[in-house]
Amino acid sequence: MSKNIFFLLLSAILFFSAKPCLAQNSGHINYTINDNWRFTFADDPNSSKPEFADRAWERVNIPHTWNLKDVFDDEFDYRRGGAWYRRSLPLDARHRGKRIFLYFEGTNQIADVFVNGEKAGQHIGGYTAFVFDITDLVRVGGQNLIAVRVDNSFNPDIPPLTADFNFYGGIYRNVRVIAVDPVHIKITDHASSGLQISTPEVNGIRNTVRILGKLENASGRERNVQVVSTILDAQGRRVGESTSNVKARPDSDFTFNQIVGVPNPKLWSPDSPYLYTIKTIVKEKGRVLDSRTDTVGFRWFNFDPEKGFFLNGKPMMLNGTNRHQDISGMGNAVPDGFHVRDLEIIKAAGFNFVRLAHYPQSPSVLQAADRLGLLVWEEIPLVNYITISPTFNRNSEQMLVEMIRQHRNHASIIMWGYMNEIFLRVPKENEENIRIETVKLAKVLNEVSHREDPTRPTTIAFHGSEIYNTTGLGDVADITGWNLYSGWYSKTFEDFGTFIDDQHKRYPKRPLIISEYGANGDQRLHSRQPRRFDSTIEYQRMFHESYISQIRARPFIAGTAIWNQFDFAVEARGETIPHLNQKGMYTYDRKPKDIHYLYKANLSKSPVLHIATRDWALRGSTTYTPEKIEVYSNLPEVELFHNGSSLGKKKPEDLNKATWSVEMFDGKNPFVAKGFSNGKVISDSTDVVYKFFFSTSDEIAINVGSNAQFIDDKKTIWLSDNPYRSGSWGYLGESIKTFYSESPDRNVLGTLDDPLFQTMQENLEGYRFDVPAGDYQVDLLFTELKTNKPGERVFSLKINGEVVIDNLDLAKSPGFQQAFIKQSRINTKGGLDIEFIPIKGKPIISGIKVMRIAGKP
Ligand code: GCB
Repeated sequence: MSKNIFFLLLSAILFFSAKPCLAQNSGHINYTINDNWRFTFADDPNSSKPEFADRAWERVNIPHTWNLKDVFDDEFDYRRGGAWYRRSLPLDARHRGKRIFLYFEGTNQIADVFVNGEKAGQHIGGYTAFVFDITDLVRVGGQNLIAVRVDNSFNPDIPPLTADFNFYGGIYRNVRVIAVDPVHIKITDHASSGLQISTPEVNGIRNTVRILGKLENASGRERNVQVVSTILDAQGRRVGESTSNVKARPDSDFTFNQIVGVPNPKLWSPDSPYLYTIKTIVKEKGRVLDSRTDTVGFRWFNFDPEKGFFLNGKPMMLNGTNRHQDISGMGNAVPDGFHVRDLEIIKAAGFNFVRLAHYPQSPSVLQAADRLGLLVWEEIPLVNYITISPTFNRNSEQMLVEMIRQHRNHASIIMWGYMNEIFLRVPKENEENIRIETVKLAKVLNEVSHREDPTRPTTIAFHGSEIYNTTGLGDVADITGWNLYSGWYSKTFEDFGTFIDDQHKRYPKRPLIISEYGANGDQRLHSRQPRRFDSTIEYQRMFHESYISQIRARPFIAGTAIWNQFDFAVEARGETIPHLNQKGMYTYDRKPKDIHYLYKANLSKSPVLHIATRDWALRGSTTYTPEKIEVYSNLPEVELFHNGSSLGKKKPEDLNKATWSVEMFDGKNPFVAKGFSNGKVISDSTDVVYKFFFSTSDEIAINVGSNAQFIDDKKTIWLSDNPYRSGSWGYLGESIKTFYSESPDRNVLGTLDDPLFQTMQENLEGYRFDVPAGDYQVDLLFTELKTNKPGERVFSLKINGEVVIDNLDLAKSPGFQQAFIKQSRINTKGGLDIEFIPIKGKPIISGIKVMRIAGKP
C-alpha cells in the first residue's frame, strides 16, 4: 500500500469514527427547485390560482431576471413592475409528517408567494433571504402549485430609492424546499439558520464557541429532545462537544445555549483561513429529527483610529476592493459558481478585504469569503437619500436584522454597514428635514446592529462632503468610510490626501476606511497624456498609482476598498461603453485590465511579473519618440527584452513598477520580461503592434477633440487630436475642445464607437491634411449631444472649396444623440482642406478618417 493511500484510509477511519451520528439520516431535507419555472410579464392576479393556464408563459430557470437585455438597450429606463413565476411542486412520501418550508435566497424586490392558490406570505426587500412555512397549504403525495408575484417597481418605502446600479427584477437567487420534523431548529426567524454561533473567548488561554439555538416544537405534544453540537477540526477530528437535554413544551419555541471549549484552536486569518465545522444534531431517543452543519473561525479584531486595523492582535492593513453582484450575460441572476469565482479572483490578486456594495449578497459569497480568507464589510442598500416615513424606517430595520441574522455566523464578516452616500441626492425641497430624519434613522439602525450583534462594529460610507460632519451623522457609526474620487469627480489626485488628513486631524477618534476610490478604464482608449474623464487605461493606472502612494503614507487609514473590482451595469450611464460603470479592475465579463496587475504586484505573495501594455497592444504614433514600456513586478530585479535584445535589468521601484524607454519598430514588437524568484525563472511576454502615421499613410483616422487614441473593433487606430503642423495634419484656428463626458454622460445611438463621438471640437475654423495628390474617401463623424432643438446649430462644410455638407442641422436629422457619418470622395492635387461655415450656432465635428483610394504617395 502506498504511503498516500495508507494516510487516506487512516484519515477516513478517523473521520468516520469521530462522527458516529453522521451516517444516520440527517433529518433535514433541503433541495433547490430552480428548474421548470414559467414566467410572464402579464400581471394577472388570477395567476395565483392552480387552474390558471400558464402553458403560453416563457419557460425559465432560476436564477432569473427579466431585465437582462433592457438595461443595455437604447431606450430610456428598464422594465420595473409586476411579473409572475409559477412552478408545480411534487412532494413525495419523504415529506410526510414533516414541516415544509419554501426558502428564497433573494428576490427583487417584493415577493408575494402563493401555494395552491393560498397566500403563503409576502417579503419586502431585494437582497435578503426569506422563508415561509407552507405545511398547511400543501398536499404530500401529489402536485402542488407555487406562484410568485415579483415586483421591482420604484417604491418610496423600500430602499434603495436610487443608486448607481440596476434594480433587476426577478427571482434571482436559489429557491429551496426544506422539510424537517415538527421539532426542528427554527428557520423562520428572519430566515436565519436558527443557530447563532460566536466565539465569546478567543485569547489563547480559554477558547470557546457559543451555540445559541432556537428550536420549534410544532408537534402538538411535549417532547424530550437532545441537542448535540460537535466541533470538528479541518481533518474531521472531534475537538469539542456539548449536549443539551431539553423538554419541549407543545407548540412553542425554546432555546439552548451551549458553550464548547476548544483547546489551542488554530486561528482564522486571510493567510490561514482555518475553519472548524460544527455539527448540530437534534435527537429524540436516538432518532435524528434535524441537523445542521456550520463553520466557525476563531479570530478577534479591533480598530484603532491611529494605528488602523488589528486581526488576532497583529496590525493588518485592510487591502480591499468593492464587489457588485452582476455579471455580463447574467445581470444579477448569477449561479453560485460565478459568485465563488469572483471571490477567488479577488483573493488571487492578494486582497484580504472586500466590501459587498451596496447590499447583502448571496450566501455562496459569504461561504467563499470564510473559506478563502477575505474579511468582509456587508451592508444594506440605503443609498443617496431616504424617505421620511415609518414604513421606510421599518423596512430598513428589517433588512438590517435579516442581513445580520442570516450572515452573522460567518467568520469573514467584520462590520455591518447601513448607509452609503446618504446625503448625495437629497431632494432639495425638503433637504433639511430629510437630513435630520436620516441622522435619527442612522442612530436607530446603529443600535439595532449593536443589539443584534454586539461583536461587530457598524459603519457608513460617506461621499467627500462636510455635510456628514455638520449634521452629526459622522459621529453615529463606529467606523467611518469615505468614498473619495479626487482626480475623478473632483480635480486633483492630491486632494485625496489633503481631505483625509484634515478629517483625521479634526476627528482623531474615528477609525477611517477609504470605502471607495476609482476611475474609469476602457481598454479601447489610450493616451500618452492621460487626463481626467478620458476613460483611458493610462489615466486609470495613474489614478491608482497615486492613491496607493498616498494611502501608504498614512498609516492611520485602517483599510481601503477599490471602486470597483468588476465593471458593473448602470442603465442610466452613457459613458464610453454605455450602461456600464467602468471603474472596474476587471471588465464586466471578468477580464483583467492593467491595473489589476498593479495591485497584484503590490499585494500578492506569489511572484508577479506583468508587462503593463496588454490593454494597449495596438498603438499608433506620429513621431519616432521612444515609447514608455512599464512592467509591474514584485521580483527584486526584472530584465526586459525587445525583439530578442536585452534593454537591461531594473529593480522595480516604489509601486513595484519598472519603466523602460524603447525605440519601437513599425509592426510587431515582441517583448519578454524575465526575473528570478527562488531560483526559478519567471517570465511574461507580449507583442505590441506599432503603427507610424504620416500624411503619406494610406489611412489617417482622427479622434477629434480627444487626447486619447481609440481602437475600434475593426482595429482602426483613431489617433488623438492636435493642432495643424505643416507637412502633417490638425485643426486650424483657436478651437474649443469639448469633452462631453464632463457634462452629463451621453449614450450615442447607432454606433458602438461611442467614445469617438463623445469627444468633439466645437467652433473650429477648419482641419487640414497635407496629403499627397490622389483620390481620397473622407469620412466625417458627427453627433449632436447638446441641443435637441432643430435650428440651433446649423453649418455647412467644404473640402478643398467644394461643398460636401450643406446646411447640416444634426438635431433635425439624424436627430439628437444619433451618430452621423458623411462620406465623400475627393480628388486632390495635394492637401485636403476642410472648412466649416457656421450658419447658426457653432459647428462641431467628432472624427475624421481620410483613406487614399488611388494615387501614389
Ligand atoms: C460612489 C457610489 C457608487 C458609485 C460610484 C461611482 O461614490 O457609492 O455607488 O457607483 O461612486 O462610480 O460613481
